[in-house]
Amino acid sequence: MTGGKILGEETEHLRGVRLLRGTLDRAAQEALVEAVRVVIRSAPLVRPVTRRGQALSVRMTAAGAFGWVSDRRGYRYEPCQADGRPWPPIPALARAVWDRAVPEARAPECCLVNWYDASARMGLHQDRDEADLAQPVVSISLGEAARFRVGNLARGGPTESTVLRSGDVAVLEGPSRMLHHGVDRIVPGDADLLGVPGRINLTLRVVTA
Ligand code: MD3
Ligand code: FE
Repeated sequence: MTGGKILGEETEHLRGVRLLRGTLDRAAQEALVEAVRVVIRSAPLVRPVTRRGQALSVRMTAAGAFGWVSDRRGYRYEPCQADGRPWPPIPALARAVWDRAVPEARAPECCLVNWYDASARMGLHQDRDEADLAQPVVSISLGEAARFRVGNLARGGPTESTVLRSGDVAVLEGPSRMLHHGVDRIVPGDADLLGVPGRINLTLRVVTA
């Protein structure tokens, strides 16, 4: 970790999702992007396919004891990559954000890396592949901004959206943990942090019971 601060953040809420705006300063964002590049060196990004063979538009990899994968066998957490290698360790700075955001939670077991190119998106879904759904999820945004959408516990109904910017952290906990959510699109703007257009989202999760 080369410098950078986890700031005392501004907190707002969107349907119970806790939004910590500007948690990472620029130096911390740069350090975390570098740590993500290290992760990608030993766990390359892939475009997962669904059970039906449809490729997701987001490229993914992971760090930690488990990685989330999707292929023709479905969605699940795996302790190793497809080639049998373990996932690399969770970047220390991502772990520090988790400890600051959710000090009462268990240790994170997965840091999912979602890499959005300019046209990537993620449809409304729930995160329900974890065994202990009482544990929170912490999301860190890096790079270009994204229009993030939050719906309801059940499918359908009205939704609300907000823009997540580089350095913002979202905490999904309590009743908000099971809300439908997704990413409508990347908001083109500052492509400076990554050096290319696009966005990285890190989600930290507890996977086991
Ligand atoms: C709201 N990722 O990987 S992170 C995912 O920006 C995912 O890449 C999005 O949804 C992204 O599953 C959003 C923020 C997030 C994560 C979990 C949530 C928001 C959530 C669970 C409930 C409600
Ligand atoms: Fe999700």
